[in-house]
Amino acid sequence: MVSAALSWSDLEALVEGDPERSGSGRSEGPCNAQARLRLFGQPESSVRVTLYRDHHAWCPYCQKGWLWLEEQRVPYRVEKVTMFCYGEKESWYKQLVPSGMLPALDLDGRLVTESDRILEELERAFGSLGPGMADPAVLPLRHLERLLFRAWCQWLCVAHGSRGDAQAGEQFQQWASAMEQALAANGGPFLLGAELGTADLVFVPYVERMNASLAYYKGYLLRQKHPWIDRWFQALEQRSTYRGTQSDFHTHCHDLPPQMGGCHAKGSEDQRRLAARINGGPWPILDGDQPDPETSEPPPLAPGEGQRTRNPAARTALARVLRHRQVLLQRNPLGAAGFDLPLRTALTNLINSDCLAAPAGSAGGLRHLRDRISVPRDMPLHAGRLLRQALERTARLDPLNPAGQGEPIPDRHRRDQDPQPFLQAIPKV
Ligand SMILES: N[C@@H](CCC(=O)N[C@@H](CS)C(=O)NCC(=O)O)C(=O)O
Repeated sequence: MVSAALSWSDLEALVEGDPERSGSGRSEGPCNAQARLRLFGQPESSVRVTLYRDHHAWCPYCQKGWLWLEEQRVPYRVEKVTMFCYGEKESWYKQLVPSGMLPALDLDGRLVTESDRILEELERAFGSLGPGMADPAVLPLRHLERLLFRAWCQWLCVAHGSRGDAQAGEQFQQWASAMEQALAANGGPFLLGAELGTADLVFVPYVERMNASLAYYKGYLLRQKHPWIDRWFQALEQRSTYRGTQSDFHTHCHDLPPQMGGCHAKGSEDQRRLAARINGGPWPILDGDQPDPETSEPPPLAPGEGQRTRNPAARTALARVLRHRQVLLQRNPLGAAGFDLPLRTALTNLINSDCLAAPAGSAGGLRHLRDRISVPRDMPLHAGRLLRQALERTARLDPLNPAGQGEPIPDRHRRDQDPQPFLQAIPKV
């Protein structure tokens, strides 16, 4: 236990030499959103592929190709581009792809766009991941994924009365049950049996977004309602490839509305309760010994259980905040000087599982940051959750205004998440 917030140099010392602190991402080791080069033990001269994807590591169509490269261990470079709703699209990218759409792939000097074509070209060049995109077993599954996607959009993004909402929900559940039947037909945990394949990668991005958004906007817990889909997620979460690309409920629920042209909340008590928990914790969002609907990975250490400094997820969160400390301080509504002590207090609580109180009047500034952690752009799911928890725990102890909130999260754009100011702290490779 410490009785005062640690200084910046004390905090820096806790992550000295930690690769997470340098910000370069790892060209070797587990999949991570920061890396600009992935080698899988091969020399840099062997790289034939550049993946153009978004800075936020959020674009669902990019996630498919990204996961494919990681699963197949094909060396690749990453060039990151800003999506329209977060900021200005880079002019060099508009010259390359005039529509500005992501993803794009450079394969042996040839540019490929459209995520499905990207997978097809990758299969041609490097071999397929299980049955490929044109396999007779995969084609109907690709079709099913689009039907499920459409039913989700109908439910989430169209304004219904309560009867229409129930009907759209039933439609969605029918297609989710069809996915379950497809999983059951081959015994699971993956769509074509025991091995993960291309068909699974086609489903991953949107089923992940369905799981998050339906909990938040409809109070619907996909994994609880559909045990085969839950087993599928559990099997995915065993893989470091998937975990490196996985986002969290909070990020998805607030990044989807500008992308989808709005999301409609059901307004029921269940829905509002879950939405409040996703926004403000405590996380996981269900009480007691109910399984965590967000992730099946074991939960991180509880406060008081051992030393937080030994918890790698907390260290990752600390390292990532320290890397961007100057920009985070400048951009906070409390201003750099006003946010310095509150942020150090929350980071001390993160590392030591202490309960130091927030300085008076700082809860809003702490929650402002809590709401702007982007997973996996900034850090993986469990690190993000610990950091959100530490910021929230600290804010609640604000003696002046414990309910203080940050600036509202915009829902027509996410310019508050513009990556540009943070890029100087990230080395090119
Ligand atoms: N059919 C395309 C769709 C790609 C797409 O919709 N990409 C979105 C991001 S999810 C995009 O780049 N939008 C432009 C932007 O947001 O900047 C594909 O499969 O690749």
